[in-house]
Amino acid sequence: MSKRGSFIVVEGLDRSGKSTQTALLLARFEAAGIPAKLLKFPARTTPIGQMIDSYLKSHSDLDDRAIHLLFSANRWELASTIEHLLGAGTAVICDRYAFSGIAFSASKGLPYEWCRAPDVSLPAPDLALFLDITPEAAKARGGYGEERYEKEEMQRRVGEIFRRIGQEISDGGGEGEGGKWVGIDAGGEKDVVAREVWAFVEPLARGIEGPLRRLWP
Ligand code: FDM
Ligand code: MG
Repeated sequence: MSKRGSFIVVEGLDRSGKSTQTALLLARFEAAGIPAKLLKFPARTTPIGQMIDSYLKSHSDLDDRAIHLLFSANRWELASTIEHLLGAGTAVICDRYAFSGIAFSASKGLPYEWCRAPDVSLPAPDLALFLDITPEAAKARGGYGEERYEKEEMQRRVGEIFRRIGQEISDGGGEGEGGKWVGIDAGGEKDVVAREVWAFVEPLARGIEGPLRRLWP
């Protein structure tokens, strides 16, 4: 039986190094001759993504629940693409996914369970890597940008919710429907972080025998 591609998600606060690490991870796959595709959420170029982009740049305002549902809908737009890639044996690397959806919206005060609901039965990653960095260290990396949410206080609350998500996944045995969750110290040099990321990804890199799972436990 041929293997399906592995589904790897990289999460973290703003400035935690997700863009750098997902690009380095893609390069690792390519160097190993393993087909892989890098996706990023929000995917800002689709019609829904354009609404999200406008909201994040404060060119438009939306109710907290409305923007939450758009972020989820943006993942659903690409869910079948992800499934097809994995089914064809291509690894999928995602820069942010449903975990960001919960962490950012719940940090605004929306109920955690409500935030989780629209992502139920999306493809679940086989591995979620959380690039862990303190809001202070993130700020020291050149500070946050101009977009909504790029504020120290919000990032602190988001970090707490990411840890709660990780805890719940680990409590569920670490291999539940949410996939395996691994926290990585992202405060160090990028090559050091990249080596640690690859140490966790490598065992899955050449594909997976089992079926694709669904969010959530
Ligand atoms: N974000 C991202 C959310 O609030 N919900 C989501 O579902 C996703 C995927 O969008 F502040 C937030 C996180 C971040 C902002 O993300 C834009 P990037 O990675 O900085 O482009
Ligand atoms: Mg950002």
